[in-house]
Amino acid sequence: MNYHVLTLFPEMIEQGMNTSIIGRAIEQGLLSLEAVNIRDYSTNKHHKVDDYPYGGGAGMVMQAQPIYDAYCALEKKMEKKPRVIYLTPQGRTFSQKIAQDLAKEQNLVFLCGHYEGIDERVLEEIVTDYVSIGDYVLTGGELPAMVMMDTISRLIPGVLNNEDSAEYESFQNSLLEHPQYSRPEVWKDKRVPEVLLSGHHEKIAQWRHEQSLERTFLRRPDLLEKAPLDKKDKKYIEQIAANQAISDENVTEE
Ligand code: 6GU
Repeated sequence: MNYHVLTLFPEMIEQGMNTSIIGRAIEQGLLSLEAVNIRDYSTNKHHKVDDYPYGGGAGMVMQAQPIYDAYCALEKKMEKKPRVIYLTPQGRTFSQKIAQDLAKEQNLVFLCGHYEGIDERVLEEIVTDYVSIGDYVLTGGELPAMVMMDTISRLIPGVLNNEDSAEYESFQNSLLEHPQYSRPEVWKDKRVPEVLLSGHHEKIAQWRHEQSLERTFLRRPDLLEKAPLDKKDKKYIEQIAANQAISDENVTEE
């Protein structure tokens, strides 16, 4: 996977991505990252990249020319036109599913905006995907681009230590992950659940699955609608729901 980020703050991208697991994957050559400074492509003698909006209004708008030239320089080096992701609160909300789709690409270009936005004409010319990371407003697209690259990178074979871990985790089968415990066996008078010490792999797997069901029901019930649940799972959830209804009743009575 080769990432290319068009930005006014290349240091922010480089510093954010060269640490920990992603940094190691770059060192190993599993990923590459190129942060292109849009300002380097300004033909203006003061390297200006923004101007006032036509029609008036607050703030500045990033101009088309430097962004387009920076993009063309990238495209020239590629065999086919890459997907170009514009980070914007007006985009589709990013998800694990979108990450899985994007992880298949050889190259990905991220376009990070700042100020009040980017001249619409260059977006029409180069952008293939409009993506948001959630319903809140950030000052620029750099953090969203890094969120996306982090999510996509861990799906690339070899990036995670343990090949299994990408598979079992939250969202993969629409259920949240079970809780985890490590040494010591007792901490602040809290014992590690007995079943995990039993060495009984089948029982452990069943307990973990039930924990996943319970957590998902309590914390993200919306996910259960899409989860592939069998009869036993549904019964288990009904039981949790019934127990909860009883304890809710007790709270109301108090
Ligand atoms: Cl992708 N960009 C900005 N500026 N704000 C956001 C966002 C993106 N996603 C959520 N808020």
